[in-house]
Amino acid sequence: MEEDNIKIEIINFCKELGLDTIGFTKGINPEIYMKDGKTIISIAFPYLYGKDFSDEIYFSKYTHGLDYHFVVQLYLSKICGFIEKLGGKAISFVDSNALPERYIAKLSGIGFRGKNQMLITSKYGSYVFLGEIITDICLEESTQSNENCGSCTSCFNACPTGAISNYGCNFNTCLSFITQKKEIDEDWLLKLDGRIFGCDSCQKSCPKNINIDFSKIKEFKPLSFMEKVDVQEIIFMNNKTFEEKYKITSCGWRGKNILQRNAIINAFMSGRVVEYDWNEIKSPYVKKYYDRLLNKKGGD
Ligand code: B12
Repeated sequence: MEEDNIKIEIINFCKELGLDTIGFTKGINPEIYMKDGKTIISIAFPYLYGKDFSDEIYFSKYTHGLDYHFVVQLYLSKICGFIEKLGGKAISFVDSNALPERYIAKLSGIGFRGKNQMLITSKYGSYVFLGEIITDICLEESTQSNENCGSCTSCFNACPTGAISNYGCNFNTCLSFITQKKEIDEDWLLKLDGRIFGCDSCQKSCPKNINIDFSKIKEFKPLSFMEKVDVQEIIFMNNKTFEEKYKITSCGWRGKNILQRNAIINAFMSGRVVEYDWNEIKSPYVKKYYDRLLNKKGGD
């Protein structure tokens, strides 16, 4: 089969799966992962189901559905199977790899680099996950987007910690990173402002995210307990609740304690929840944060 036709076949197969933002590049050394790798295919997986951002900030939107590592891999495996049927080799990647995924996506023409460091697509804005396939089939490169943020700096002002500037995003002060960090310094406890996992501030403020389509990927449909958050349940959850509920979303990979710690910070800092039986906290790690917060309150 002609290479042009193979490309069309792959694009059509992706469309059948509901994936319409896909591009091709020869850049970023595909042969590092596949000896005779020729092309990287970059695919955007939209995940936003609605813009009903609640006033209370808990879980960022990317954690509301099933874990994207699992979901994206599911779709990529089907596409790899299709490429193999066409006679090519194919391996897939999502997130946990050494590929600069956003840069590859830009080279593949599926979006542009926003000042908030997000890869922004024209159809779904920045609310997309990125997945890649490396194949030994040589496919024509896509045209890169020449769109940019212009003079807009909405995300600079919207970032609660000022992590985003003309120099990029300082990930050490990015609240998404802080929610996932093993230990949180005193000064940062208040700054989390209720966040339990991830942060959407720089995406929520972005004008490129106003007129966008929502996701139709059924696996990303928000789980009810991620939308209507029960802080008490999280603080006191046992392993079974964690495994059955939170572990299957993208907020589970750092473990149960991190979520419990952040839920306790949320409870304390909001000042709304004081009636819990805190003696029920079993983990020494979580207890340590409870004590720190108690001292902090005492000192206020
Ligand atoms: C580690 C990580 C984080 C860390 C960052 C820590 C750190 N010290 O860098 C933290 C926890 C902060 C984080 C936060 C988020 N992340 Co993250 N993260 C990653 C991960 C795993 C690696 C990124 C990395 O450090 N790569 C190494 C460096 C050298 O590469 P780089 O960041 O791409 O930057 C290089 C170049 O690519 C270029 N570059 C930098 N930024 C950009 C952006 C564009 C568009 C382009 C063209 C080039 C470019 O300059 C750099 C130097 O060469 C990627 C997955 C991956 N494998 O790429 C996801 C990834 C970047 N994250 C993602 C997401 C969704 C998020 C959050 C939105 C989650 C949330 N809601 O909280 C936030 C967004 C924060 C922000 N404004 O950037 C998505 C981004 C999707 C998109 N549309 O852009 C990715 C691609 C995961 C995925 N497969 O979908 N993340």
